[in-house]
Amino acid sequence: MTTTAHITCPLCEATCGLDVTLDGSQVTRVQGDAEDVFSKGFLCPKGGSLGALHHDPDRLRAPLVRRDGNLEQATWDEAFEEIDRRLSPILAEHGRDAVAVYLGNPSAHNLAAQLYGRALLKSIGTRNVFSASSVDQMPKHISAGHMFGGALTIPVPDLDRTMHLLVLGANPLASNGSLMTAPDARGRLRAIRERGGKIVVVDPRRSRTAEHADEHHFIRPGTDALLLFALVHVLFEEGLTSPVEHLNGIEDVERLAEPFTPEAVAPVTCIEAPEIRRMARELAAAPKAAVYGRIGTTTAAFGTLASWLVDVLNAITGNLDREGGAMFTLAAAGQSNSGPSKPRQFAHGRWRSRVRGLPEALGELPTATLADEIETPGDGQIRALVTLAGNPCVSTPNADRLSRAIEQLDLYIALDVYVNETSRHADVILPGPTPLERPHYDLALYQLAVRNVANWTPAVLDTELPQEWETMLRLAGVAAGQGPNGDVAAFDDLLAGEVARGAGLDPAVAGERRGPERLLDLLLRAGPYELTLADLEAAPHGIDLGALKPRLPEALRTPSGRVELAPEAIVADVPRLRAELTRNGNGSAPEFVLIGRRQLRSNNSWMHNLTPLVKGKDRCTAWINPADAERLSIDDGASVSVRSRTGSVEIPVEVTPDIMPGVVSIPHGWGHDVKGARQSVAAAHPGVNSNILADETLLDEVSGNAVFNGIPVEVAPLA
Ligand SMILES: Nc1nc2c(c(=O)[nH]1)N[C@H]1C(S)=C(S)[C@@H](COP(=O)(O)OP(=O)(O)OC[C@H]3O[C@@H](n4cnc5c(=O)[nH]c(N)nc54)[C@H](O)[C@@H]3O)O[C@H]1N2
Ligand SMILES: Nc1nc2c(c(=O)[nH]1)N[C@H]1C(S)=C(S)[C@@H](COP(=O)(O)OP(=O)(O)OC[C@H]3O[C@@H](n4cnc5c(=O)[nH]c(N)nc54)[C@H](O)[C@@H]3O)O[C@H]1N2
Ligand code: SF4
Ligand SMILES: [Mo]
Repeated sequence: MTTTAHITCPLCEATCGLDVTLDGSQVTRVQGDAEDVFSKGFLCPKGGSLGALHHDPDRLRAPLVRRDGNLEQATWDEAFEEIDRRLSPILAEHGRDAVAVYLGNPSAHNLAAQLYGRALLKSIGTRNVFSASSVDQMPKHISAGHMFGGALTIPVPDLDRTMHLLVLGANPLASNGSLMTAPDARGRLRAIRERGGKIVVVDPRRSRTAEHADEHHFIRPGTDALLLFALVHVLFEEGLTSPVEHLNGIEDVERLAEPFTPEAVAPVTCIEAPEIRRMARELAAAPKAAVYGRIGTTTAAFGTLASWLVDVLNAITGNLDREGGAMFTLAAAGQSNSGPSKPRQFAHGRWRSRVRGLPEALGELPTATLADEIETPGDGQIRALVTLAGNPCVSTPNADRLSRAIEQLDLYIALDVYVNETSRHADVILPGPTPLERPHYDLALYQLAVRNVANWTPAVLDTELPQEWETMLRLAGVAAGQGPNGDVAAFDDLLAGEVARGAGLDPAVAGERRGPERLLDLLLRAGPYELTLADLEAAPHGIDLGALKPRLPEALRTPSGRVELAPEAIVADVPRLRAELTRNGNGSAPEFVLIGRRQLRSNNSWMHNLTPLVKGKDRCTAWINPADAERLSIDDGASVSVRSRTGSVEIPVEVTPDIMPGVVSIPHGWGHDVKGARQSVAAAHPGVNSNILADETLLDEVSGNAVFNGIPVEVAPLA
């Protein structure tokens, strides 16, 4: 029998609605849902591969337990008995911090992880919490936390109404948007130009987004904060500011911007001073404008300063919280900046990592120091690891070192759907259901959407596997000393009680619902639209809650109740940036710096086992500018070695004018030819792991975020 289900795609931040056609339990087609209130029929090749993911024979359908060195299939009871047998003594003997947790990117797209992740972390009770956030957007959380009082109070460009969009270090045409939930980003960008607006892209690479923009500027990797400061400088110098209300600290910003003249930053950024002045004037003159920065600006040495300056620009041009500017979403559920939450001084660096003394942020430590904490003996040394939907041996800096460190652990438990580059080291792997086998609601990403929307996806297919929230609570039970068969239902009741109390509700209002359904129902009821899960169930294509509306000062949770434009914790890093003005241009710059690039048919490291996404020519190539290629006698298609402080890779070259001279671009997420992984398709399209080159000692000092853009490397032709 043929049926069609409407679901929200959980693979990236765009939250597209999909129509999944099934013949019994066989997925026969996946299309964009034309009636979806937000995505209106858009989908990308990854969403179209959900069927291939579901039916992938390499995907795990039962737990694996290591016996005599080999990962062998086991029952759930056997797996949990093994975990209890091995985890409990580590906790008893070495304490809670001996167990580390790493949360990967898909946990931000997974309702179970969103709702139950904290319970798991609390039961383990460790300070050694790491996540993909510190190899991604941590700088933005820190700047938002200090400026607006909430780490997720991040302004998003009001794409559908803006008339001028300045994009730095983002390529939404490939990534489908990030910290900006916007299905069909390409269509929304095209519409800006169709209504007479302008798009300016700043990127060391002519990205697809740059190709579709009005203007593109090459920028030397890692120097966005300098450019942004120069734009601020020009706005003050030429009297072009029109600051929004509710600002503290604008005079401080003006003073801080003084040394960053366009003329001073031009030689470092490689953008001419008159161009910088023109960019500033056009930004100020636009009736509605938004500045938007993403991965290229956050995974960089001045990530926090750049993230902060993006919103400083939005604020002093009058575009913060204005229609067509950079606005705050009002989500239907779970948003901590709506409702009765109290103002609180945002703080980070409340504790420091044991070995390198790196700052805590949002209760986590920088992932760039995970290997240090495993390798370095002493009190608090990590002896066991739990990964939840993460592949840090590909995704994080000095990947080879981390791989070796993980091999040394006494115990490694992976919650993962594949045996891949990281989980191959595991002692126990606990798989979760596929996106078609679990309910979904984008709790986190609807808080960053360019429209206010809510959309619920029930599980489409039955599964033999436990839902991941049950697995997480069972694991939490082991960590809490309840043995391998803790009472998951009782734990869930406890959490529902907590959520209900926090919202001033009786958990009984959710009726018979249990698990994520009950928690979400409670959160929706407590939310600003007072929806229920039943309302969402009645709207399979989603509920449109309207265009973004101004939210200041209501969304602020700073103690002052105002936007803090010059927070001390961020301003303290300005001298480090000032030093860049004199350091560069004196011949000390490396010959090449490495950057990344996302590809439409990749999803970080984990979807290369699906034939529809990897077929065609090899995509894991190094981009090099023709001038560099000529100087080094490298032909297009030839292989080169790329070497950094931490390692080297051999990779074929694409010679292209779409990359700046002196810059090499290698996509991350490849390098699948490792022993012990069980991904047959990926192994046949391996590519190289670019994070062998990423140096774990290069960080954004404020946030501890890893640097992936601007890594010094040497490039040489292979004999
Ligand atoms: N050089 C370089 N490195 C980068 C980046 C870069 O731009 N350049 N980008 C960084 C960024 S932004 C990110 S977010 C990180 C990502 O870093 P990670 O989150 O560590 O890596 P992913 O590739 O997303 O791996 C996801 C893992 O989750 C598993 N998985 C998928 N779905 C599920 C599920 O439903 N349940 C469970 N339990 N597991 C699941 C997959 O099998 C895979 O092992 O990489 C970072 N690394
Ligand atoms: N298809 C696909 N979509 C994805 C992902 C994926 O792997 N594949 N990953 C998802 C994840 S986890 C995330 S976080 C988002 C990220 O979403 P985006 O931030 O849009 O990601 P990228 O496409 O990597 O765009 C970053 C751009 O920054 C440029 N860049 C590099 N260094 C610098 C620099 O120093 N300055 C400036 N100005 N630009 C620089 C790069 O050339 C690149 O074009 O994408 C998400 N969506
Ligand atoms: S753009 Fe993102 S949400 Fe939309 S179909 Fe592709 S992967 Fe799924
Ligand atoms: Mo990410």
